[in-house]
Amino acid sequence: MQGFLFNLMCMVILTIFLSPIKNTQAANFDVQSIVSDLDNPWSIKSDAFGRYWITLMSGELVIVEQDSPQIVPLNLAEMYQQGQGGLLDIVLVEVKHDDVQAIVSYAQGNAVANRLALNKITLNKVNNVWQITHQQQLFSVKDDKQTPVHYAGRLLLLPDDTLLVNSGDGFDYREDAQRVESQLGKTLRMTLEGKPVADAPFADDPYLYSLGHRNAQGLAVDATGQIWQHEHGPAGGDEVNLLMAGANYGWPIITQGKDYSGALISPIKDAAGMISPKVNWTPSIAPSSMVYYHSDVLPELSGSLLIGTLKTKTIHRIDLQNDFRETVLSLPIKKRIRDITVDHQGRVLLLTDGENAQVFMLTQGQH
Ligand SMILES: [Ca+2]
Repeated sequence: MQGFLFNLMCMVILTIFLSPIKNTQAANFDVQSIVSDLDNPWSIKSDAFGRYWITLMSGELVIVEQDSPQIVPLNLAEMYQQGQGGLLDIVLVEVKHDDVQAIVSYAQGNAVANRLALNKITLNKVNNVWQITHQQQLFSVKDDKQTPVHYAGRLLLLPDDTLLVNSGDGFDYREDAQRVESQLGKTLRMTLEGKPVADAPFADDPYLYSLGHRNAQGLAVDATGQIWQHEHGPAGGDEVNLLMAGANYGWPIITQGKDYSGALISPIKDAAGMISPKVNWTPSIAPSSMVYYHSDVLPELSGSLLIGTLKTKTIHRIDLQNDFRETVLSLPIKKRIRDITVDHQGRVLLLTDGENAQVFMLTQGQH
């Protein structure tokens, strides 16, 4: 019996030492406030003229030019502002000094039938005032839902001039994430005109790029052209995935997360034909946004994914050149991060969440 207990103890000790060690370090950074008084923003982009384009969930665009903000209402037809719905992401398609084309994502519809939709907008600056000169709907997710949550909504322009769109599972519709008949819980790909692409991986629906996603709010392409995605798990099971055309990322069949009630969603963590995440967070960090950072401005962060979070209220850096080693940035602010972007000079900008939100520039801290 004593021998058995000794063996058991050795096994426990060995297991502890052999468990994968999350190589988490902290690094000190500073921040500088550059825009303030934003009401529930969702997304920020920067352009080559040094301007910032910030969406507000209320349906307005804030254009910050030479420190002076201008608010432009987008007047999105049928926009549904409820729960996590409203105006969401923006990507800049073509940027000239006085003429900009952008694509925005937003929640459209009403309480009993709503969906993620995309519009293309053309803005012109006349007498120093930005105005919308053209607007057209490009696309809407074909499946209506009755929940005001889990739109996902993140957009990414790919180097081949196609658009990736994260479409959420709508929370109550998670089984649809595995069904090719539904556009919920998917990554979608389309042309900049909102049309299907020629080399689509799924014959059933040419808009589908990958399956089995929950609520994905991070998309980034790295220097080698690999596409990275992150998604919110339920209680635990937040993921970073290497996105590949035609692949199945498992939700809700495989997940390391639990239901908010504490119940297991699935006992399975791996399954044939389903791709496991490259990084998993249990408990959740609530990843909201991601950029691939490659610049000399903050050299110790170069070559990595920078992920903003709502729960840990900081930036998590995943080093793509060092086996996904994680560094959690230590910031002088403790605020929910809604979005992260890199400006034309290689500086990292953080957009905070909620009322009286701000844009902060990340700067090197004192070590
Ligand atoms: Ca997954």
